[in-house]
Amino acid sequence: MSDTRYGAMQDLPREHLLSPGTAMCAGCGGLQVLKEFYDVLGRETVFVNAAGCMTLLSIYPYTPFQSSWLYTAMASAPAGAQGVRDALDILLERGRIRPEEDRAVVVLMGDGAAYGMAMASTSAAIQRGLDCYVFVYDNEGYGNTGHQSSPATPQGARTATDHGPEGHAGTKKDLFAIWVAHRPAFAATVSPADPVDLARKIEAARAARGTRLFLALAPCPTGWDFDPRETVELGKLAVQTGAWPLKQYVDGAITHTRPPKGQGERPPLEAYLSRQGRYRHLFEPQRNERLLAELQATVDRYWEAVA
Ligand SMILES: Cc1ncc(C[n+]2csc(CCOP(=O)(O)OP(=O)(O)O)c2C)c(N)n1
Ligand code: SF4
Ligand SMILES: [Mg+2]
Repeated sequence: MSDTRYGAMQDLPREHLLSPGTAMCAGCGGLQVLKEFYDVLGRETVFVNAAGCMTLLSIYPYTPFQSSWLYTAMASAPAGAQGVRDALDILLERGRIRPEEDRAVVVLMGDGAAYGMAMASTSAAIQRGLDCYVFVYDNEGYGNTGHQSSPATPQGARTATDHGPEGHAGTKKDLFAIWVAHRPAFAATVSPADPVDLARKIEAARAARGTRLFLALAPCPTGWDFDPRETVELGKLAVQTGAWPLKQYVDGAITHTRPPKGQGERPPLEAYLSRQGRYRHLFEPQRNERLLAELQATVDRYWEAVA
């Protein structure tokens, strides 16, 4: 494996880093938002990755990052990050590395890990005040293994394990609220379609010390069944329809950074749903008016409550 495309990527200029074309699907929204995050956060980072699609970014001993990479089981990326942070702190304390050689530690995990298997290790890490970023790309399913349902799968969506006439019967877990209940150093939701909002949130998070969440919507052409050219459009529609609220938690207060227009003025939720094959059964062969109204009402209730 001396001269593979992965090895060759080590020498590419920074603007070519993390370009889609490794082992990832074309149009991967998770990869897009990770690239934006890495561009702003900087290359002095150690990634601790829980098993999932992003694991395919690294093929030992290469990664497309200019920094280090540690791979863990799905449940234990925050615990791995604790070990890395502790090691860096010991090296700093003993003068073995200079402060400018310190690294930001980033937990990189999908929704299956973050909303489910890694919940206990994440909760404990926030409680200990582990100084790290937790970057979650939420493609709303177990993407890497064929898009089975996860605790982040929204009601009505079809997945490899929910293929009945009404799709997924459960509701999406509210990970942001679970984090806020822990009173973390920082928490934010972000979208691949809004790099300016993302960059501002990274700047706000830099000022904090402790466990910091970046929860990214990750439109997934393969699992959601849409044209890979529409990734950014779907990211925009998710925010404009109110389905994916962009918000942040800083110093005990939640603010919405890009609230959609008011009810009746914003595009209906179906403008977002109808672009994705995972919701096709809501529109064909006939419209499921009851379920569409129920899903719309859930979005409207959210925005009424925060108004
Ligand atoms: C304990 C455990 N169960 C199952 C798996 C198999 N597995 C590998 S990746 C994956 C899906 C992970 O889903 P998510 O965290 O959402 O990441 P994504 O694949 O969507 O990127 C699963 C189930 C595993 N690695 N470990
Ligand atoms: S399955 Fe989805 S999340 Fe995974 S690499 Fe493909 S587009 Fe990205
Ligand atoms: Mg996932």
